Amino acid sequence: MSVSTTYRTCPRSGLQFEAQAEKLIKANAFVAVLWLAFGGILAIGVVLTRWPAIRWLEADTFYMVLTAHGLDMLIFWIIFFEIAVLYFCSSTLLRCRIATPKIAWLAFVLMVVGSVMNNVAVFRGASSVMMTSYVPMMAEPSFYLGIILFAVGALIGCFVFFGTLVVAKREKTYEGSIPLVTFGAMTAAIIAVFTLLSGAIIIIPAWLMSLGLMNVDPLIYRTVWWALGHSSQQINVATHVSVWYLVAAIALGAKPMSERVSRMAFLLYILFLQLASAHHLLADPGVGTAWKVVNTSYFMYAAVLASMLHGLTVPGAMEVAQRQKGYTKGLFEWLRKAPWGNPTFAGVFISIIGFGFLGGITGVMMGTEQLNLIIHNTIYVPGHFHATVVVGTTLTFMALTYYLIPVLFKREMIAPKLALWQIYLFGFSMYFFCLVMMGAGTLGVSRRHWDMAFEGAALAYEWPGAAYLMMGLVGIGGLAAIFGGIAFVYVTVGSLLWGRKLDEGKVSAVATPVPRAAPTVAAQTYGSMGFAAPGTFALAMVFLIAFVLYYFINWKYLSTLWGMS
Ligand code: HEM
Ligand SMILES: [Cu+2]
Repeated sequence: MSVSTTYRTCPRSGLQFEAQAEKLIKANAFVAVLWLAFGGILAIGVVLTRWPAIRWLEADTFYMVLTAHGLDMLIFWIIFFEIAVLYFCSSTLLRCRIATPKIAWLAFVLMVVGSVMNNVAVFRGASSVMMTSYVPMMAEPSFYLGIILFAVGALIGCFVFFGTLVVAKREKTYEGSIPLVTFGAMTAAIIAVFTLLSGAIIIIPAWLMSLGLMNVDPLIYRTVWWALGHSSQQINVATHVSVWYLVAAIALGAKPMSERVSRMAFLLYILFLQLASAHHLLADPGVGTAWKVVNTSYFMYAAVLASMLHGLTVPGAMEVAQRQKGYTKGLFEWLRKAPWGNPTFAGVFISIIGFGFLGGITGVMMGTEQLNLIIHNTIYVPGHFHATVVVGTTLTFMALTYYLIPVLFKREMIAPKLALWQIYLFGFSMYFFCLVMMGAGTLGVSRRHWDMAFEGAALAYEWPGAAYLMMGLVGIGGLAAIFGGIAFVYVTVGSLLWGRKLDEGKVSAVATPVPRAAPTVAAQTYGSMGFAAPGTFALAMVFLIAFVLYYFINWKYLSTLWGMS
């Protein structure tokens, strides 16, 4: 079958972009960054209100802005970017045309319309229901309809991805198995289909409820909503882990240590993640203890195991690649001599460490039924998930964007020093922000509360001074991260507008196989590199010790809450 299109081979990377896919990837990534910018502006309002000494916004505005911040960041920024990653991992890495480009554009339009409609509803003021939109609290109908349209668009995007895999297979544009990065993206897309269908099962009834047409049981809502809410986080994890493998390949030429182990780890996500969603309901009186325990004390660990495997094999692959280049001295020469001046590599490495130590360990701690009671609904929870969705997913996507500026957008980056500095500022201030948020949460400061001091209330609560201190530090860390975010938007949007145009490379009418000497060849082919990474093993031991200690500290803390007699 021949379809008239063209293929551009990027002279800098050896990647090949089909004309339609290229436009779609650009459009989705660009709109994603606009949402990130907007959500970042809203973060200023949220953070300056939670800073007790400032307490900027009034309650109504705070909840409106917080609702929009949650949705614009977690849903719109991340999913637009993920659709771009899906098209990249199929059409670009497999060197084939994208399936049904017109339908992909339809998906894009639905997503744009849905996301705008949802935001308009929020800013009209009567839909401050938070990202979770638990019933019976009701938003305007267009709030739900916006989410539904967006989700239908994203679902169509996933099917375009699957269609593109079929095109590549049929037109034999790759040899052997699909590359690992594409495989990881495929698991993300499979999870996305499940997630979006669960979302439909519960958001459509909520929409009908807002129209007065039916009633939705709150317990059923919460249970099904988390099949959406939790799984959507696994889409993020599967996607950003795929990007980790991609960046290991493009920055260092690293191949996976073992294709089989990594693929199995991706499969574990598909098999176990939905069950783990019970960790969001640990404090819910409506569901039984046995169900909670089976899901979160057994099945959840299979999904955690998958992330730990990736956390071991991605740095491991980097280490093996570095050792092959001759950086073999001691345990860590490979790491010291890594390309720390390359924002793409630095961003991914900071993301891996932060995701594991800050997001991962705390997630497992919170997912333990007894310990969950110490921190449920405290600001510890956003502390944990900013470590996963911001340090993990967002920082990884920022790092990838820097790579894509010359390769996909064909522009020279306008301020490479600022880009590098941005990655470190954003990454480390987010580490700090998450840590102090978790500190405040451990002291009991609640989540989503515009005024922890209850000023003017008859029965004010006496917080320890440390709680106020921590929340002040949340404000400072948050502002630093926002500056990092502004720098990111400036560098990326500025490069697209004013960056020097780069040579677009050869354009041909037919797809060509990957050149053996392409710098990205490791990302576009199959094959393992072997397991000899003593430095990574040492890091894994540090991780294990941190894990055990942190677990112990929290059990100890729990044990002091109620005196025994
Ligand atoms: C510039 C950096 C950011 C800062 C300073 C920031 C700050 C905050 C703060 C202070 C809260 C409120 C916590 C509370 O009162 O309960 C919050 C909530 C939240 N943030 Fe961020 N954030 C940032 C970036 C992001 C990003 C990139 C994402 C997603 C990818 C994100 C997702 C969320 C979500 C989902 C909520 C919860 C909303 C809810 O409780 O319904 N944030 N953020
Ligand atoms: Cu979850």
